[in-house]
Amino acid sequence: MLFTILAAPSMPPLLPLPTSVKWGDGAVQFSANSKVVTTDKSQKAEAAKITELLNLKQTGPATGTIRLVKDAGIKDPEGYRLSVGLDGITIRASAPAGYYYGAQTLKQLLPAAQFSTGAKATDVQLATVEIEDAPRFKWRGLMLDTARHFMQKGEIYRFIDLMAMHKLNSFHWHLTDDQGWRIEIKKYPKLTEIGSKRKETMLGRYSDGKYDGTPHGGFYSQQDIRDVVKYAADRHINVVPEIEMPGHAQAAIAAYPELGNLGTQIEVGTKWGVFENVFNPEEKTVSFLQDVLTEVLDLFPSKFIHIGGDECPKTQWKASPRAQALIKERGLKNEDELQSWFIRRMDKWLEKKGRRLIGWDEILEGGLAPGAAVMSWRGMAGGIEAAKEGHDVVMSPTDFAYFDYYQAPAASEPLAIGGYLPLEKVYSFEPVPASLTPEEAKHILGGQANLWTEYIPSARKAQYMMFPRASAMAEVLWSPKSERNWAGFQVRLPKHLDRLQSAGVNFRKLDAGR
Ligand code: TNX
Repeated sequence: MLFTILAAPSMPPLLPLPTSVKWGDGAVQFSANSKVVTTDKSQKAEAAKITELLNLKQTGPATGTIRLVKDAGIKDPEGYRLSVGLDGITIRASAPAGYYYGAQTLKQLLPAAQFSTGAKATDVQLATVEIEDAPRFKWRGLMLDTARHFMQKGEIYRFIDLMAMHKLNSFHWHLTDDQGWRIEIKKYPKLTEIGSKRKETMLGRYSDGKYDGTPHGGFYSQQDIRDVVKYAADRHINVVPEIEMPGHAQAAIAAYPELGNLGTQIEVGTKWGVFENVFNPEEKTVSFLQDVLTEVLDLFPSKFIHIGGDECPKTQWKASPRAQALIKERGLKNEDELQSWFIRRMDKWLEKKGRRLIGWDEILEGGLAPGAAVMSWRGMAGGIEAAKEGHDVVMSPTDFAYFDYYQAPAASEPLAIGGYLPLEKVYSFEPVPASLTPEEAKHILGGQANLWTEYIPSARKAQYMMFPRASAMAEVLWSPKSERNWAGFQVRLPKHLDRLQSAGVNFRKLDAGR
């Protein structure tokens, strides 16, 4: 057995680990001038993407083939079988995503240099191997906060590429917050004219009380959004937009003060934290947000639409005679019920449009709308409660999934928001709590890592915070629980980091001795 392993030409580590990998003892030639061969029309688009993904030469007569074969026996549309055999290379799947993931795995069998931009395929010897694979979870997410700091469209594309490489399939795009509104809404141009710009930004730690005196701004035009959605869809990634309500709304209120509770002009947020400037609960405000969502639905085909719902202080609603009158008029008990009234309105509306609402776990407070799904961030408890009530859940607890937290002791790291989340802890994340029955556990759609960007002003730093922790998260969400093993992951990781290195990713280097 050991002899076989040593004799094979190269057995590069795969990440995330597939369901089953059986190395053979033969070797086959992978030709730089391979042709991706299809057997049916539905594979054409995938074949072109795979040709590009693998940097295949397309000149002169082909000197090798990669066959795509439809196999209805592969039940999971994301599943595939990759065979590198003496008879050539074959990817079997029942749907386009499967072929694509098979090709991503095949790319990991090639030299790390293939991950650099502009790489050209080279002829290499591959060990024969039979790989069977399918994801453990349907929702394998990464959230990027582009509200606190704007990121260029090209930088978003790079994140999407890296997600695809890790077989992550859900890009949660945080587009609005107190410090910036980043999505063009045609009906309300001031949202971006005013709401996308702040006059300056907090500098250093919160307690320093310093500001940089430099304006910060940026937003995505509707064309940008369509481009990103298309770019992601081509890589089998769904983009879930998040439009925050009723809290984290200061930028919107700065643009349209009538949406607030004070009626006075306020400015787009310049510091971090939880602000009291939240949307007022007027019918007009609900209509405004539904108008916004109408444009959002037009841009994002995602079934799930994220409406935030987190951290909504009730101070202004308590103090506002108008909000109090509305509570009475609507037969509600208190401000928590007002928040839940707000969310239910959005839920019903989204349902009518054929979509589903997802929100942070605070949406459970005051009663949750029936079809709504919960993203559990304040630990797992909210997710457990929601799953027991029959709601779908995405687990994203701070303890395991907050990549804005330090990944090593703070003294040796660039400034971060706080917390401590080393790689090993991410790897130990188990999205399905033991306290759920198998029936309840079916409501756990998957998990997600979140990158909030208060202390992350650049894509470079975002990459540093993201990797390799996102590599660990990818394995948690894709690989069978039974195959997951920290020691094994550590053995595979350095070679995987070579791929990230080639791709020009600014990942955090492993600690010496690892
Ligand atoms: C809490 S997670 C927030 C964000 C912050 C984050 C910082 C969540 C739903 N709300 O607004 O950026 O903490 O870690």
